[in-house]
Amino acid sequence: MKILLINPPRSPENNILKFAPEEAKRFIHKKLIGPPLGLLTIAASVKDHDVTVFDTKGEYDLIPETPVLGELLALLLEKYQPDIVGVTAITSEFDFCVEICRVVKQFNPLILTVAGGLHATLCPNDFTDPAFNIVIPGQCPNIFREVVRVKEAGGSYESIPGILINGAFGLRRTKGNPSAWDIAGADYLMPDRSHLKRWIDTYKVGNSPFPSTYLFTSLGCPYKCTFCSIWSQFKGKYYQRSVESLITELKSIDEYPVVRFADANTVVDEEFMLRLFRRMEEEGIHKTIVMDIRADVAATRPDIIEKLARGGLKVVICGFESFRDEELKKYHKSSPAIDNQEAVKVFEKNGIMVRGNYVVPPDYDVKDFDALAEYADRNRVVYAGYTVLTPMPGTVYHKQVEDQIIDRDYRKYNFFNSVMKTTLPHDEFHTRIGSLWLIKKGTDVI
Ligand code: B12
Ligand code: SF4
Repeated sequence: MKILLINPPRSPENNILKFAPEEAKRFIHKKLIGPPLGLLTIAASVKDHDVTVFDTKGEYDLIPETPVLGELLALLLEKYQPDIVGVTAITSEFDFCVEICRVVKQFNPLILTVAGGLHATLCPNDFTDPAFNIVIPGQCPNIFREVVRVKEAGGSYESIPGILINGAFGLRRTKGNPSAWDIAGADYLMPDRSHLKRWIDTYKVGNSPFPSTYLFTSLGCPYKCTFCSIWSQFKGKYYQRSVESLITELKSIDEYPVVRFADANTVVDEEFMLRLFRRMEEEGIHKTIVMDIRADVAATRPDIIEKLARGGLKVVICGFESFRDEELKKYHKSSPAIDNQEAVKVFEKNGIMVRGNYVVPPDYDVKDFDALAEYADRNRVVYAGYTVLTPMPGTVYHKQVEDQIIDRDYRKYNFFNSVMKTTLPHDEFHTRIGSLWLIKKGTDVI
């Protein structure tokens, strides 16, 4: 079978950037850079077939004058003549997945279109557009493999448990439960990064002259922050990989000196992380490492941060979320604001660059903005991000505020646009968030 797996482009919607003061614009995230690990894992699951992964984000970064999506796809379809097209979707990129599958169907209605990924897991019932044939929620390389087998054999997809078939009567879930698949353990499939050769020079972050990649040491998160999609995606479960499988993967990615651990929350089992770093040292693996670490971990276990720093940890992304305990409690963050201040000190003492992120709720008025600015100024980090508290579909927060949502345009669900009514006028709210991006110190270390 010829399988074409397409990573959709980024949503262009960014009201923080649009309304920010000119001097802040250069600091505001315009794009995040990284490999589509989900699609690479799916590619690895069907490697006996003729598989192509196409990263449209990488393509637009490599050649900005690449034609618009429809034209690009027409060229791709002509070139690869696929039997199956797979797309991956986060919420803000869902519309592009619809567009991709529509173009595929116009090109050849017999091509099977399959959707998966985070949005397919949290909101499978959104995939009603007739251009989608099959939706596979969850961590599903084994199920995708089965879909490919059935397509090749000309059988019925009804025999595959755990998928949604989009037919004449709409979306219908097949009967039964899929067989167990130990995604981070015995069944772990190493993402096949060889598919990304064309775009490797675009995977550079900050001032680094070297390409970076993502690699996950765990999936899911044991915490339950109300606004977060990740624990919902994994139904509150947390899956840890083995140290030795990580060593094997780290040894296989020599071309990537910078490695970002893609975990939701990297240091959950402290001893595991220390074992991994000890083994990296034994094996002579020297990488510049980027991780997401909760403030409470750094505040309570500075000894661990010191050891990780000695082993190559250079950048930490830390979700500060708020400077107010009552807000942190409301979000179920399970970590008080004081931990943010402590964590910054611990990271800085160890020469680690902190990228702290605050989320701004839509009901902030001038006084709230001033108080946040004052706090962020007192606790400056090298790079701070300020985004909008967004009710991502499928989260607890979405359920809590569903009736207050005024904008259902999924392209805006990327943390850079308020989709709820704001207390301040809409444009001023985004301008004020934009201004906050000026509160930071120093420059990137990588
Ligand atoms: C790597 C990553 C990226 C990468 C690559 C994404 C890509 N596709 O290009 C980059 C860096 C580009 C990225 C960008 C963004 N990201 Co991101 N990203 C992640 C991260 C850290 C890891 C995801 C991952 O690789 N998981 C591991 C893989 C193996 O799991 P998976 O993707 O779920 O794939 C499995 C299944 O879902 C399924 N599957 C996946 N795809 C497909 C396709 C088919 C056909 C099938 C059958 C199955 C299938 O099979 C896979 C294997 O089991 C997550 C946070 C996290 N820790 O989960 C955020 C996350 C997914 N990102 C998020 C967001 C919001 C963004 C941005 C919009 C952020 C921003 N404001 O800019 C941007 C989008 C683009 C931009 N503006 O630059 C949110 C999504 C929330 C939501 N509900 O939509 C997350 C959850 C982070 C968060 N804090 O909430 N991201
Ligand atoms: S915000 Fe971070 S700590 Fe909270 S549930 Fe999500 S990944 Fe876990």
